[in-house]
Amino acid sequence: MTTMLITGGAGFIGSNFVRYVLENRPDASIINLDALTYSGNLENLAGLDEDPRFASRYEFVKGDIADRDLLAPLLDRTDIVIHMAAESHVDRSILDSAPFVRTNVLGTQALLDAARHSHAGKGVARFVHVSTDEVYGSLPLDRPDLKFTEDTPIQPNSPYAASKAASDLLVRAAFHTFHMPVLTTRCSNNFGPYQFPEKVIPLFVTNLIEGRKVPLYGDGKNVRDWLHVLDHCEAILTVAEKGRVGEVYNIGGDNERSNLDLTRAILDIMGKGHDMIQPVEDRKGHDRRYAIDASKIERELGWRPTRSAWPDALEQTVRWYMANAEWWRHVKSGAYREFYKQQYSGRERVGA
Ligand code: NAD
Ligand code: TDX
Repeated sequence: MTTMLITGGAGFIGSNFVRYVLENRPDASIINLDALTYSGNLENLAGLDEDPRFASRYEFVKGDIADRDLLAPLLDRTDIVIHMAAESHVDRSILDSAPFVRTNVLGTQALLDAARHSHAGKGVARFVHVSTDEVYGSLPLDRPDLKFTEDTPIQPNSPYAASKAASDLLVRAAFHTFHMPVLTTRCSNNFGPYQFPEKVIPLFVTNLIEGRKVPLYGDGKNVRDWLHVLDHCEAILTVAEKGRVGEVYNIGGDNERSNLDLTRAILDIMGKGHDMIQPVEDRKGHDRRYAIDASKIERELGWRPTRSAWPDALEQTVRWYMANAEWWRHVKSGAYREFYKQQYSGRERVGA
């Protein structure tokens, strides 16, 4: 049995990843370490504790990745770290960047240290750091030939991206200085079930169901490269199992869309008029375009996206939010904060 420590496993990508691993790797057991910040939601994982296929292989620990006392015993039981915990929303980082530095930078450093000192100094077998294409900065709209490769210089523009870039550099340093078996992934924008409705797709879909307009930033021409979250999960697991230590792997969908095209596609799927678009002031420092060259992971590890084809995959996701109103209504109303208290009151640590 291989034990994976997944940080941030109650968030959007983390919860999809926990399910993906439990379903596809019967020889893996999981410790899910999550602080349950505003974006951590145990309703994303409802049912796992009781599922007889998973119960003996899944454990939830509520805790902070910056808590070194908590980390030490957990890392001694860990073979592979999949590090996803982060403050993840660009707009929040513009309002207050302090939590981003605390979790993304100091938290990553604490986790690296604990992973290195674990197993009586032998350390963990693998440490996968889940990062983002935003560390590369922004591409111009008039140069469609340009994409981010793993050799593109790091030029982050938002406090979020800067904090992720700092964490990437700490991971890089751990490899060069301490020969830690680290691997870094940099992925483009994800879509799929359980995404916190502050991010553009779930925000727009849920606003429209509620009869509200959708706030499109600036001229709507900014471009993002969209990948289904399960394609991302599969890529992370592929890197964990087959990647070369010390390397960075870009992950992307080869699926560039302007925000205006994305918004119109959502409106069309939902049968809403384009007059539901509300142009609003642009995001400060708004990156113009992201586009990933994912040829390295395909060439070296044989991974390619298979679930991200547009517009079917978008439609499936939109329909998931339409069919799961209870989930996002709990999030928007704040009721999801009660779920943990009811399920686990008095027990900080849950599971095997
Ligand atoms: P999310 O905000 O949905 O989830 C983050 C999770 O981390 C939450 O469950 C939260 O409670 C937890 N967390 C936050 N601070 C913590 C701390 N100090 N200790 C322990 N847990 C903590 O984010 P997401 O969209 O699922 O992103 C996950 C990772 O993937 C992040 O590292 C992000 O940078 C990266 N990423 C996201 C995308 C995307 O499109 N969403 C794309 C590329 C990379
Ligand atoms: O209300 C909105 N209106 C709007 O026009 C919101 C929330 C966003 N937007 C635009 C801004 C971006 O160009 O939509 C695009 C996508 O915005 P977000 O969903 O906030 O994602 P983004 O800023 O691109 O970052 C996401 O992808 C990379 C994740 O949040 C990051 O965690 C990940 O690293």
